[in-house]
Formats: sequence, structure tokens, C-alpha cells
Amino acid sequence: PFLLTLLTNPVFINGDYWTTFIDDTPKLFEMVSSQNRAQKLLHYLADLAVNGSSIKGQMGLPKLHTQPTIPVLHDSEGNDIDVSTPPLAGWRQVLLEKGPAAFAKQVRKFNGTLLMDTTWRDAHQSLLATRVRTYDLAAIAPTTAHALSGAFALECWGGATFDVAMRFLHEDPWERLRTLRKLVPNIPFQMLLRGANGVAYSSLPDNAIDHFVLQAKENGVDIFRVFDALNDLEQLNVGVSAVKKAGGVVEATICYSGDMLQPGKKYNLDYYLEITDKIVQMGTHILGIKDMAGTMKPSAAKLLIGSIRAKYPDLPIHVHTHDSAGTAVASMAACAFAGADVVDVATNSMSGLTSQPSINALLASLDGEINTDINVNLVRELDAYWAQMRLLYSCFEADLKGPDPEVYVHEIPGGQLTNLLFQAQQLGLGEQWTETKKAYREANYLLGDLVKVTPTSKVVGDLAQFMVTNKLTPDDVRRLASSLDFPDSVMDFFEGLIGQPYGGFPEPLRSDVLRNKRRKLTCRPGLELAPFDLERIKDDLQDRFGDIGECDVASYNMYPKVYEDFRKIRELYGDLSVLPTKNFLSPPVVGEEIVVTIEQGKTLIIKPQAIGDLNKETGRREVYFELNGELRKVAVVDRS
Ligand code: 3PY
Ligand code: ZN
Repeated sequence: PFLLTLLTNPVFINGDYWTTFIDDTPKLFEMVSSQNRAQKLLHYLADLAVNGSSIKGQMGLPKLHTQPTIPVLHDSEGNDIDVSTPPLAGWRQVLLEKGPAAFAKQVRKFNGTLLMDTTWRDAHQSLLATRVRTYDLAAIAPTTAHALSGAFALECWGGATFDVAMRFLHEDPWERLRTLRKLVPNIPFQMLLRGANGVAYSSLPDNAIDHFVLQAKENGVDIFRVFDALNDLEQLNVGVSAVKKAGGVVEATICYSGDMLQPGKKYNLDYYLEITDKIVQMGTHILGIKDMAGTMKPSAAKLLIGSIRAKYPDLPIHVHTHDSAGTAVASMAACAFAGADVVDVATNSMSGLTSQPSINALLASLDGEINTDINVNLVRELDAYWAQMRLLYSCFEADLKGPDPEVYVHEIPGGQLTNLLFQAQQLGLGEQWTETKKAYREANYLLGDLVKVTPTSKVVGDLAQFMVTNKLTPDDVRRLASSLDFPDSVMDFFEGLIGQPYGGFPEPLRSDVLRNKRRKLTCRPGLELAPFDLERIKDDLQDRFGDIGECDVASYNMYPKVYEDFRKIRELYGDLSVLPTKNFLSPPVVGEEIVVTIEQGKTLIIKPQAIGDLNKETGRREVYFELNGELRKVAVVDRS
């Protein structure tokens, strides 16, 4: 009855309840607001209209002002392909029918080299600050299932996508996974797992990793690329054994750092072959080689892959790289000719620079000499969508103009390179960028020449920025180490919370930095962590937020604060993933029509009408919309 009274209350009907009514009757408001998804979305749009976008990292507005169009694919006779019909069976059917071990065997037997498309994960993590939303991935998923039906996998989850989805896009990464899974039945999904860190930046208790991986498997991930940022095999094994228990395809991975062909390099061929032996002993379906900075030159690729292939003829090898130096197409072609079973590429418009090499460029390089089971024309047609995406997400572009082999010197991983450049550009200091790259190299050597990838790349980057900001040379750092206030990540690294580096920690720097502030761990950090009480966590979350599943528990375990904030935003604005991206990022414009499907068969037509004057007493402005033909009014605080 309360609800009915409220719904028929003229104040409510007029939509004039936001200002005083909510304060006078908070309980009633809560009841209605949870039912009123449309009103919540209007609140988001009203806030956007008054205050502009609050999405972190957004510079300006999207360059694309229209709704992106979905390209039509054509078969070999030039007929339109109906993507609402089931796509051709792919490698996922092999996996589902035969299981991980037989799947891996069949991949190894494939006469040619398969491709993994990284567009849905690493490509946008590297080029667009990981900001591509589920809305846009889901829209192109059916077309992708047809265009890339022969692909080894789509990399679509894990790495930074997990926390960025919740933290900045206010959407649930698990919902993304389930949504895409339904739309792509034929191509395996691959995720990036940071070993004992899961998708976080430091170790979690082993049972939290097991729990997370099980949810990932059950919600749609098939293949798990598991790495440890220090190639610490004990840390790696935490992730590997979690994937084994969950029944996923294990791709235990070596992180490749620097140019191994340079004389005197710590990470040389012998080092990689030794790690390969240990990974093979650990047990993996596929060996991953992850060149996160793109420093594997074609000649190194030929030598490394050729050597592993000779030693392990039956081991499937999957290679990943970045195109920062501009040499990635050549390197991946070299891998294919040297016997790699799978190499990574991205759709043309999302490739190159700090991302993966272009799919069509690689296909052109292989020029039919190596079979890939990829249809050149279909992937080119598919790319028309991503050309539009690049404009839609233009406000997250770092202004990187071309390839630069300087990466062989500074060794900054792809995603981080764009990030650091973006930060330097925001500070507006041209020389800052040159200094950052120099300091990054110096910081790396101070730390003992690390394998650099999340989270060790963050340690090196934080120390580099600390050195630039405080104008410290490497000698200064060594000399003043016992009195400097180092960034947390650097302290964590020296404590041993990220694992044990190959060759040990640099001394006396470690002791000087830690002083008596932190311990010196000699074992893997997870051994020191008490298991999480997963039942209790679930009950607590249930009490606080209601409607909790295992995936929520897994999100909370990885990122407690980010998850809590995500739930608060969801309570306030509802599920924002239903908004078209243009309307998520740009203020509503009077006269436009925003079409939002909040669930199947339920569509909202929203027409922004006007923004009212500032009410000096309340600090609010009223924003007027027409919602499915009815006038609605929402008052929001003007924060300007
Ligand atoms: C990640 O861990 O997010 C990475 O992309 C590492 O390359
Ligand atoms: Zn990568």
C-alpha cells in the first residue's frame, strides 16, 4: 500500500520528489528507487548534463557523434551473412567435446599457425586505457563469432579489464563475461591471470585464487594464460594449479623481458630454456611466451621458438607481443615460421603501437605460406566496426604517433607505456616524458633488472616517477635509501610481497629501503596469508548489499574497496552498462533521442528537454527529460 500511495502521489507523478521528498521520506524513496531503473538512469544523465563526465581519464568528448554501425559480412559469393544464425563450429567445440588435453594436442597438430585476437582485452587495455565497454563488445560479438570462427581464441577478460570495469566503467566484469559467452558459442575465450595475484596487484590467499578461477571457468573462460611477473615458479604454480582444479586449459607463461640477443643480458636463451623445463615439469597444456613490451626481435623470436620447438616437439607454443617498436608483425611471422602454434594479433584499427600487431598485416606477411584458418576478407569487414570504436573512445587515446624501437632500451610494457605518456602529457611537460623513460631504465637497474609486467612494472614505474619528481639520480637513491620515503609498491617489492626476483634482491639497497619498517620474506607471500573465510564474506556481503553470488565474493576478494564503490554507484544510478557509450561519456543534448534497452523488450526513449537555473539555496539544478513521452524532472547538485 505504501508503494501504491507513493506511486499515485502527485508529487511522485510529477517527478518532483528528488529535492525535499527524498529527505523527508528516505525509506519510501529507497523502496521506489530500487524499482525505478529509468529514474536512476535519468539521474546519471542529469548529472552528466550539469557536471560533465566524471569518468576518470576522459579528455574531452567522443569524436563519433552517431551510433556505430555494425558492418555486414559477405561470404565468398558476395552474399550477406546473417549473423543471427549459428556461426561455424570452432575450436571451442573441440575443447567442449574432447577436454583440455586433447584440445591442446589438436592445436599442436594443426597444420599452420592459429591466431588469437586480443581486441577485447589487451588491445584496448594498451591503446584506450582499458575503457571499452560491454555495450560495444556485445554489439559486435555475433559478427565476431562469424568473422573469426577459425581463431584459436578471443582474449576478452582478465588483466586490467577486471578492475577497470568496476572502478571506472561502473559495470560488472562477470556480467560482461556471461553476456559475451552467450553471443560467442564457437570461439574459446582466453583470460590473463596474474598467477598468485589473480587479477589484483599482490598475492591473495590460495583459496581466493582457486575460488576466483573456478568462477571464471564456470562463467565462460576456457583458456587461462597464467603468468608471474618475476617468473617466480612458485607464484606461477598457484595460478596453474587453480586452473587445473577448475578444469580449464592451462597456458603457463614465461614473461620475456628485454632483448635477449644483447650480450650480457640477465634474461638470455639459457634462462628461458631453464624456465621452460620447469614449466613443462609443472604441467601445462600450452606454453605461453609473453613479450609484454615488444622487445622480442624477429631474430630472437626465431632462436627462442626454434630452440623450444626442437627440445619439446609436442608442446603447443603460444606467443604474445606488443608492437611498440614496430617490429611485431615481423616477430610474429618469425614465430610462425619457427614453429609457434598460436600468435596474438588485434583487429587493424586496434593494432600497432603499444597494442598487438595487425591481423591483416600478419596475414599479408604470411601470404598463404602458413595456414591460419582466418578469412582475410571477413576480418577486414569486421574491422570497420573498430575504426568507429577508435573515434567513439577517442577521449581515452594517448597521443602516441608512431612506433619507436627505443623500447629495446627502456623496456616499458605496452599498456604502461601509453599510461606513462598520457600522464606526462596531462602534466604538459614535454621533457617530463624523456626524463620518465630515462628514469624507468635507471629504476629497473636499481631494482636488479626485473622482468617488467604488472605488478613489477608498476614498481619500476613508481620508482621512476619518484626519481623524476624528487630529482634523484640512481646514486642519490642508493646513498639516501635509508632516509627516503619510497612509494608503497617499492616497499612491497623489497619486502617480498610480489615474489622473489631471479638472482635475488639487490643489497644493500633492500636492507636500506626496508630498515626496520618491513620484514624480508624469503618464501612466497601466499604462505603467510590465512585462507579467506568465503562463507563469512558471502554472508557479510549479503547483509550489506543483498543479492550476492559467488562472483560478487570473488570481486570483493580481489578489490574490496572498488567492489564496495561499484555497488554504491549501482545503487545510485542502476545498471549503467545499458547506456550507449556516446551517452555514457557525453552530456545529453536537447533534441537528441536516447534509446536504452534496459532489458529484453523494455526500451526507454529519453529526450533531454532543458536544464534549469541554479537554485542558490540548494545548490541544485533541475534537468528535464521526456521519458517514453512523459515529462520527468531530476534535480542534481551543481558541482561546478
Ligand atoms: C596485465 O597484467 O594486465 C597485463 O596486461 C600484463 O601484460
Ligand atoms: Zn600484452
